[in-house]
Amino acid sequence: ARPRPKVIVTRRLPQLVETRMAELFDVELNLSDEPMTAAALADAAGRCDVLVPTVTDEIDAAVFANSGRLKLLANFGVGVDHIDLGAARAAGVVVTNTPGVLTDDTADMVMALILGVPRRLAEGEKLVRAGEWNGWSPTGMLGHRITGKRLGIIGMGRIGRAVATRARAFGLTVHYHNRHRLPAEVESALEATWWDNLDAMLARVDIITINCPHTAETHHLVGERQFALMQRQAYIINAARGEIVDENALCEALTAGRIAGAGLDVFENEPAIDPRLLDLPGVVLVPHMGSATFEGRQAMGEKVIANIRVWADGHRPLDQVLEGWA
Ligand code: 8YV
Repeated sequence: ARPRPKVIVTRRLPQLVETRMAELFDVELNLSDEPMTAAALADAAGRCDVLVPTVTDEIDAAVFANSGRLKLLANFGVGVDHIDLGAARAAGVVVTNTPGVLTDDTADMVMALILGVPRRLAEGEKLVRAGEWNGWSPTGMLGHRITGKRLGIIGMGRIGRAVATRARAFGLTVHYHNRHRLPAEVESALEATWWDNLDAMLARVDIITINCPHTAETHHLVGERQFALMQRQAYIINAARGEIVDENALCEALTAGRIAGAGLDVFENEPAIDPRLLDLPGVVLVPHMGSATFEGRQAMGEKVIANIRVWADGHRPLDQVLEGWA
């Protein structure tokens, strides 16, 4: 029989996933569940066949420097912007991710923010908890209506489309910007309007949601110039990657009232957050929890296992990430 691959997992995963991994592979867990240091990652890469990283691991060229044994990076998560794909390829390391199984959960989180920001959910909650609610009033806690508003989706992949489906049920009209236009039948099923020009879309929509991957092309895709194009009553939602938005420019736009609010699940320097965001009323902040459901994390773990098994059997893994895929 083939030797069991040596697998190092950088963070604690759901119990059932760890148990299954231990049955199938020669697994080493990071029992502390603290993000590994760069030195620990480099050391791990030199001692295993398969490394299972998460978004909190910076897998850069240094990790591959002495990684002779490493053959597979089976990422726990769909986003791979924390992995230097060029360095992985140069080192002959295959990279896989976990697409599909977190689509619905992430789209639900986007919807929660789309609903929660214009309706001032966090502000209302804070008021009640602070004991400062003095009773109902005809003009108290007014927010803005969702129904009939225009939603602009940046990135119309799996998650963007799942957001579109949900948004239509809430009476939003769907607009999207994507490098490629969707096939006509997909576009018409979603009743989505394609904007080739992002600037033009940004100027016309009421709520913007970012659902593209973070790549060299999408880094700071939304910055000072883009905020200046948006409507004053516009809201921006980001449950993709913080780095797609220039967080400093976002804080300036919010502080100056250039836009009305933001719903953020991700940040440019997680877990650090620009302190200005904490004091702005039209802002809802959650800690990178788009895929954080028991079911989702379990399914992500199962996908990681499936990728490792297919690879270990000598086949091309199901979810191999190709450079320039985004
Ligand atoms: C995870 C994610 O929370 O899949 C992603 O890209 O951002 C989330 O599902 C985390 O990044 C997994 O590593």
